[in-house]
Amino acid sequence: MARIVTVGAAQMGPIAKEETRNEVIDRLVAHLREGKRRGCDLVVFPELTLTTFFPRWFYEDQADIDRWFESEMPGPETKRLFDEAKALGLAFKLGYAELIEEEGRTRHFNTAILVDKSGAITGKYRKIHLPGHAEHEPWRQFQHLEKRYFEPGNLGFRVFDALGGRFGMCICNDRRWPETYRVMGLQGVEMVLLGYNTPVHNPPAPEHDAFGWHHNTLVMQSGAYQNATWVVGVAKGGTEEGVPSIAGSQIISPAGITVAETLTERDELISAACDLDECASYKASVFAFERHREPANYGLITGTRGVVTPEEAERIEAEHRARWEADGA
Ligand code: ING
Repeated sequence: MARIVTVGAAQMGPIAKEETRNEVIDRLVAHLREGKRRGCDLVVFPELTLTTFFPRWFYEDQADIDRWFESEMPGPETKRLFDEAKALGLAFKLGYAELIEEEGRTRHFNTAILVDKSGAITGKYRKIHLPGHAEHEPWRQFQHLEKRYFEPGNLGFRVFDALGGRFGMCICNDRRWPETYRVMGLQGVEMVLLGYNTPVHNPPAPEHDAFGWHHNTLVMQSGAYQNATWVVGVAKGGTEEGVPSIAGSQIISPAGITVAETLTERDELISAACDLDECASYKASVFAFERHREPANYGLITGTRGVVTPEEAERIEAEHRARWEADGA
C-alpha cells in the first residue's frame, strides 16, 4: 500500500527590498496554481518568503527591523494566500518573520508554518540554530544579523500529523546540524520541510565558498538517509540585492537520493509523488533506532555545547551513563 504525497518545492528567485508583500504573494499564488496543475497535495515555500533577506543589513532602529515582520498570520495581505490554497485544495509550508506578544513581551522569531488543506495552521516551527552574528560587522561585504534580529526558537523540533503522514520542519542553518533531523527522526518523521537563504560567500570562511552547493546537498541527503525520511529543501536563490545565493532546491528520498532538483535560480516549482511508505524499510532495518542506538554512549551530545577536554568528557559521560543505567532504560 502506498501513501503518496505529491509535493511541490516552490523555489523563489530574488525578492527585491522594495517588493511589496502583495507583489511577492502574486508570485506565491502563481506557484500554488502551478502546483495544482502538477497534482500537488502540498507546496513548500522557502525561509522568510514574504520579503527580501533583511538580516543582510544593519538597522539601528527597531522600527526599521519590525517592518519586515508579520504581526498577524494570516494577516491582511497573506489572507489571500491562505484563501487561494484552500480554494485549490492545497496544503502549504510558509516561512516568515514572526512578531508576537508572548509571555508579556514582544518576541521576534524566524518562523515556518504548515497549513493544511482546510486552511488551518497545523504546525509551527521557530528557527533554533541562528547563524551569523549579533553586532554590526562593517568589514563584511554584507551582514548576517540573524542573531540580532531573531530569538532562538522556543518550540523545539516537533513533528505534525498531516496528509496521512508525519511531517517536520526546520529552517536553513538547522539543516546543517545532524541533531535537527535526529530529534525529528526519534519522533518518526517521514518528511522534513525546510527553506533556506544561503549566500554563496561566507565572509568568515571564503575558502568554503566553492563547496557551498556540495554542502547544501550533502547535509540534506545525509539527514534524509540517516533518519529514514523524505527531505524537501527549498531555496530563495539567485542574486538578491547584490548578494548571490545558492539555489539547488531539491526533493530527497529516504534513501538519500535527490529525485528532483531545480535547474534555475529563479521562481521554479519542482514536484515529485513521494511515497511515505518508502521510509518503512529503512526505519525497520538499518535505522531501527530502538534496536541499534546506544544512547548510554551519547552523553556529550547534550552534555556540552562546545569541545571539552578528554578528562571533562570522561566526567560528563560517566554522569550520563550512571543516569541512563539508573533509569534502567
Ligand atoms: N543561511 C546560511 C545557511 O546556514 C550560512 C548561513 C551561509 C552558513 C554559508 C554557512 C555558509 O545556509 C541561513 N539563513 O541560515
